[in-house]
Amino acid sequence: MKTFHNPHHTLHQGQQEMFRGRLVPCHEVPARLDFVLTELQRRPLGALETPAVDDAALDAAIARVHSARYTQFLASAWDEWVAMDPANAQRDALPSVWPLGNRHAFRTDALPRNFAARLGLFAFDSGSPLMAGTWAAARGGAACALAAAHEVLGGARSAFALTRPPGHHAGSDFLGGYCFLNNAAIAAQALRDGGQQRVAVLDVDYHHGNGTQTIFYERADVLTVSIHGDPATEYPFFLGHADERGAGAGEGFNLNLPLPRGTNFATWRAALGQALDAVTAFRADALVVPMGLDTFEGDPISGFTLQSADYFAVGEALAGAGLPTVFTFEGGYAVDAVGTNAVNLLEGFQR
Ligand code: SP5
Ligand code: ZN
Repeated sequence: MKTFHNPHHTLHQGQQEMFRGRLVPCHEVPARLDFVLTELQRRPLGALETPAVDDAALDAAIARVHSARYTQFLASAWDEWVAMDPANAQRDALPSVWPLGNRHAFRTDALPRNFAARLGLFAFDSGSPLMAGTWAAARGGAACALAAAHEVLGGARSAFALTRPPGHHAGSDFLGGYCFLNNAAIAAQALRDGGQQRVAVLDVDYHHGNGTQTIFYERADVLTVSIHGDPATEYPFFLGHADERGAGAGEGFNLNLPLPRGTNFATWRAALGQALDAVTAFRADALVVPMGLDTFEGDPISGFTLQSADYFAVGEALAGAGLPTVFTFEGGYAVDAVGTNAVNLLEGFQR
């Protein structure tokens, strides 16, 4: 399979994230992608390319998933942050005030003029620093996702969008969980727009794909399935429960398979079987896999116990769906193992 990697990813390089009242070094670092790239050079799966996508097509693909007011915010956020105080140029932007939009306590339709207020409006956590190159890096990632979707639409069995920052926590108008643009959703929508009638998204990251779920929640043409740490104890906490099944026309087209912290591969693999059964029952024409490697035992912020060798079996099981498949690179913070684990999964898929 071809890999489309993001040449702009190092422009996004956060200093610190807020965790339990302290600023701690970011887990989502550029070395993550470099380790995967190095492993792909050692164990090639196919061509390694940077995406060749024209700007207008990219903007259109992003606009199919994200709201205009959100992308306009992202595009100008850094300049506005620095305009607030020139000293801000030395530090990342992190939100510190939120409107609690889901409780109808505050208005979220009126756009505040104050930048810090707008950052809070469009973010759901204080762990996702935004800096000068965030927009360019995120856009470069969306280009990878679009190129991977086009590759599959052109008849390829699979393609890999190797990019960071990751995407599956980003909604149509919010960032969070280190994510800004939802690469997997952009790929899924591009597959739909390219003529695939039914697209399934099967998210294997440790964390629930809340952004992707929200984007497609009321639609029957995109099935979203996620296997993840139980939100009762695990990030992102406020979504990802088993009783979230979709709404309106999308009722029955979302499946969450939460598993307790400490879950081993045998139990995780059984959930993957259930997830794949749902994809088959849906009669999907194409599959998107937001590929997080933070299910790994050595992951510093997660709680499952998968071993490096298990990822071959994950890839083989995903291949068993027999569908054209786009992979997007999501979490995985055991940095020196993330290359091995990612390529094991993809190699297992190609066996
Ligand atoms: C894409 C993705 O995997 N996003 C995950 C975002 C998780 N953010 C919250 C992480 C909590 C950090 N815990 C720090 C533990 C310090 N030892
Ligand atoms: Zn994750």
